Amino acid sequence: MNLFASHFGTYEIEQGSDGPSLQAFRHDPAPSPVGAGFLDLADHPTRIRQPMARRGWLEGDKGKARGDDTFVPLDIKTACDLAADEMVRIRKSFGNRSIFGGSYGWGSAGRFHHPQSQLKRFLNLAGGFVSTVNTYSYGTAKVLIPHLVGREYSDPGALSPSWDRIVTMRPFILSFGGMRLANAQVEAGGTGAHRTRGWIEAFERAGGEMLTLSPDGRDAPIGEHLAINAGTDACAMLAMAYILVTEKLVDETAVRRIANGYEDIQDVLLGKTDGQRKTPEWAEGLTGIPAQTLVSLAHRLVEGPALINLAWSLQRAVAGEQPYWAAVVLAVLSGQIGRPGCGVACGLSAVSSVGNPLRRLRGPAFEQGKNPVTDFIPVARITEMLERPGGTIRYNGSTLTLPDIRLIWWAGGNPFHHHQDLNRLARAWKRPETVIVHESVWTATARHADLVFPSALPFERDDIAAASRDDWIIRSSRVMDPPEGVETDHEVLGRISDRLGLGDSFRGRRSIGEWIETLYQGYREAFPELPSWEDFQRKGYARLADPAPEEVAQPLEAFVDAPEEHPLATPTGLIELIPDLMRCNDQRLGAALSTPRPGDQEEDTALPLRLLSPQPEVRLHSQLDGARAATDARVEGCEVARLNPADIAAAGLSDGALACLCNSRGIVKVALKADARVMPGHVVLPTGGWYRPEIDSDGVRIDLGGNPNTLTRDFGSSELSQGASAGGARVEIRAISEHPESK
Ligand SMILES: Nc1nc2c(c(=O)[nH]1)N[C@H]1C(S)=C(S)[C@@H](COP(=O)(O)OP(=O)(O)OC[C@H]3O[C@@H](n4cnc5c(=O)[nH]c(N)nc54)[C@H](O)[C@@H]3O)O[C@H]1N2
Ligand SMILES: Nc1nc2c(c(=O)[nH]1)N[C@H]1C(S)=C(S)[C@@H](COP(=O)(O)OP(=O)(O)OC[C@H]3O[C@@H](n4cnc5c(=O)[nH]c(N)nc54)[C@H](O)[C@@H]3O)O[C@H]1N2
Ligand SMILES: [Mo]
Repeated sequence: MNLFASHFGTYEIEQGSDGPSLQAFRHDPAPSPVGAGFLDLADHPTRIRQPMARRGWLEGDKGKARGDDTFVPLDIKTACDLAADEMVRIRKSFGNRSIFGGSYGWGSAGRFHHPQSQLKRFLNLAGGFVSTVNTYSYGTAKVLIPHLVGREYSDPGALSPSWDRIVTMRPFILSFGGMRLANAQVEAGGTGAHRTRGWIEAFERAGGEMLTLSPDGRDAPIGEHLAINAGTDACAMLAMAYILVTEKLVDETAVRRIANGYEDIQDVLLGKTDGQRKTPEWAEGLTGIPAQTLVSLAHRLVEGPALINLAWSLQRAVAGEQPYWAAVVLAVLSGQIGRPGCGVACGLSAVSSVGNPLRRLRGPAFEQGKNPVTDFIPVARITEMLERPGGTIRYNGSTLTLPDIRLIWWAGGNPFHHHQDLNRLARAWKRPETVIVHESVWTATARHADLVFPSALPFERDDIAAASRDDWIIRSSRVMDPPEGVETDHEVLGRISDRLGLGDSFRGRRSIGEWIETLYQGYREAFPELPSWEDFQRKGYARLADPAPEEVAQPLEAFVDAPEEHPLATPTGLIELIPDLMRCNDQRLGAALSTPRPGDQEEDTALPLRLLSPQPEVRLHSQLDGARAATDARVEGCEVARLNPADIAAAGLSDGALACLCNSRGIVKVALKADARVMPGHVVLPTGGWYRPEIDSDGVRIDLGGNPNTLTRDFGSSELSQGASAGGARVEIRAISEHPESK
């Protein structure tokens, strides 16, 4: 079978009379319609068709006009010469520690053509680069969770019970941020079968109950919905914990057996650390949930069986540790942690694989080699890095010195989509001497580069795709050739390597076909049950058999059963309710919710609306923006912001009006859509609109592309994790007539 593999899943390639098309994969129970639009990009006007250089850079402006300049077409030879010469010059003048090659982003699904692997192999051979750690997805949870339970967050089942257990045990699910099925369309590296919808339906059929607490009613896939103000989940959970403690509903012997710090937690809840008792009445004022409801929920939890689910979005915010931390505390105090199918789950349905009981198909990637440079930043600290070379930041108990970056090199990501406070990034981004970007389409990042190399799209090359958290492996076939003059990243980086005398090392003396076969053989070594290369090529896919239920790791169950036999990798071997590192004031549980950290420009609470920027249903971040699903979803070419009809009326506007969302950081043009499911006081603008700032005649800079990151604030989630802070921005609506030029 001829298949195409993407982060949206697998598609069958059909050759019709008017050309090829992508059809649903016959083994996928819930195929995503979005990925089927991939081929729309082949001939799209946004396509980059030849290497380009920014005019000012060629003239030696060192970045001054970066982002506002015109481009000059180059032939591939000249472009590669320029890139290689610049690499040599920067290395000689400033060393490899001045090259930023973190290159974060969701580059394509294939294992061989994975753009970051290609770029990092090249940069490593050339002496190394400053790298990044963690993700925008769950960078805060990833640093926090090991301090609480001594397990790496990325461990399947580090905390979360698996779906089969959940369906069998039927806990009451209290789901903060809900489970958006639109998000489970996606898996990093692809999948052959989307199973999340099936599990949620099975849970409902089995009589399971789910309550979603979220500012957006659309986050509830089944069951009831309870509106909660964004950014206040930890308050609700602490109030529930307060009820358990003050009503003496905590089994203290059981808690002390598995956890350290119970006395300290009582101090937090009773207000001995910050003068604020965490009563349900206190929480009502912040969350918008009636105090009596919080009391009933606390009773419901301790009765059990119960599971607290947390969307990843909750921790993508300033003080983003707080809800994750509070959930662990609440699950311990209510006796739910480690009970089969109960406790805490992180991101059920955030991507397809979460909670699915399956064998993880871990295997080789295109080898990146070793990076001689050890400097790194937490990934979301990029603007700070560019603004304050030589400055320091606190991170996970240590102090990092920010490097002095002269050259940025990016392949397979879009920082001008994914980073917060884009107008500020655009200013800081002018500081390096050179920016090189490999892209298929003219994203804002490509427009903010000096040297742009065109890249073949994923369906213009052969590959194999296998997600490290999933159990399918797919042969992804070239559907069509790239346009004349467009090559794969591997070919382009191979050309640049040749000029540096690194060509043979970069290619490893293998053809692309030989590499793909080598990678597959690596998977077979790890999983001998996979078919031979010949059979795999013929069939087009393979998958691992499901594990038996007893083979699915449930690490906290084993620990809670016998803590002495299965100690956690924490200082005490127990769950640490207050890790030592987090005893300092600005990280205290509860206190961090009300006391801003030094350096935080607090949000202007006078602005009426909290901005939510969830993942787009019709795209993968900014990808596939030119394909039909995203184009059809726009209104008059504008991204759509949903909000409560009362808030539209309060702004003196009507449903469907074009308007601006504004705050001190920026202005974004959108189309308003009335939706009674959105809690008053919130506005939902999904990510992925293409940042397109234009200056109107009053000198006002307006993002016509509707990217919420023009408005979000950029301040590390905490000194512990320095994660991304998309949540927590405030905005107001202004009528478009106040900015006539933005029409
Ligand atoms: N406000 C707000 N901001 C957010 C979030 C949020 O919730 N709210 N979420 C954050 C999260 S969780 C994430 S993961 C990030 C996502 O941010 P990104 O991963 O940076 O976003 P993408 O649009 O997927 O960017 C991938 C880019 O890689 C390019 N690409 C794909 N394949 C290839 C290839 O083979 N070669 C090359 N050279 N390029 C390729 C695509 O064209 C695309 O431009 O956004 C973050 N930003
Ligand atoms: N179709 C599609 N699917 C995707 C992606 C995509 O781009 N497109 N991106 C993928 C990626 S990279 C990731 S990391 C995951 C992200 O997975 P998540 O982070 O879990 O998803 P989000 O859509 O950002 O947020 C989920 C919901 O949280 C709610 N929410 C936001 N803030 C708060 C809050 O403070 N409290 C409460 N209670 N609720 C809140 C919002 O209403 C939102 O609908 O999604 C993945 N899935
Ligand atoms: Mo993500």
